[in-house]
Amino acid sequence: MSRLTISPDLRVMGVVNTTPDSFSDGGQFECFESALDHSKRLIEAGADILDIGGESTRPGARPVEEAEERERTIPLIQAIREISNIPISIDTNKPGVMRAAVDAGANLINSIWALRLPGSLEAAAELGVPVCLMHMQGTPETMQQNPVYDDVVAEVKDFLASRIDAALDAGIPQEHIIADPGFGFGKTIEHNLTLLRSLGELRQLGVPILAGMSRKGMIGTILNKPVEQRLYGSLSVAVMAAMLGADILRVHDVAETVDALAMVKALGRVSS
Ligand code: 9MG
Repeated sequence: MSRLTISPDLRVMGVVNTTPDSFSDGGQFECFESALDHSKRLIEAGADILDIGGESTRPGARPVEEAEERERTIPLIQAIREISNIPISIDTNKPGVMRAAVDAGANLINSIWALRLPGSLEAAAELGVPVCLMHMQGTPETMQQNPVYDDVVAEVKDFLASRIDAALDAGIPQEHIIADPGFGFGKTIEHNLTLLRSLGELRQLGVPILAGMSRKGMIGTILNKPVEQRLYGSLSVAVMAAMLGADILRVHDVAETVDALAMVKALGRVSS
């Protein structure tokens, strides 16, 4: 009997950051061009979904005004829509950005706040698109200062269950909900590893599970490598997450992850 849980519908979500620090030196136009080129490359590399974000979520990151976030993300969504039907996720927590993004062609709202910020749950319900609800302890500014849990798996699971209930109560149908344990968002390395080991338990929530560990600090700390040398570590955890029950992997290195996951999918097709 197999102890693996490989989703028959495993997908790769490619990360497209439009924050200026994601691209060298450029101003707004250079950022747009770089982000569009990057999006085209991810599509060619086999991404199933693009996740477009205009506000950094790194620990300690500075919040961005709505106008700036819109300026970074909306023209890019419009430009991608002119060349591709790929599902587009908007990584935002602002109702105004959600509305403009869906209007421009986005199909999914990725909320690191699990739609807890004012007006966001109502906006997402009204827009009628799927949502990703992520767990985070604290805020992006402070979350890595001293994360504490009695039982990280139980607490993350309870939180996600309560946000799924809130989404259902707001009128978002269950088939439009994705849950995410939020690797690196208010968690130590031990918390992240415990959650990874227990990913299968989160499937009891009854919705698809998204996992995002690509290039994150936990890999950097374990391997003692800077962000640009975390490819192999990122591929390893993507494969582990896929074998432990994740349905969607949010990654930077799409081509490499698509190949790695093709091997996992092949294993999933083998009957025991
Ligand atoms: C925006 N963002 C950065 N990391 C993420 C993660 O792990 N999950 C989701 N849903 N979004 C993330």
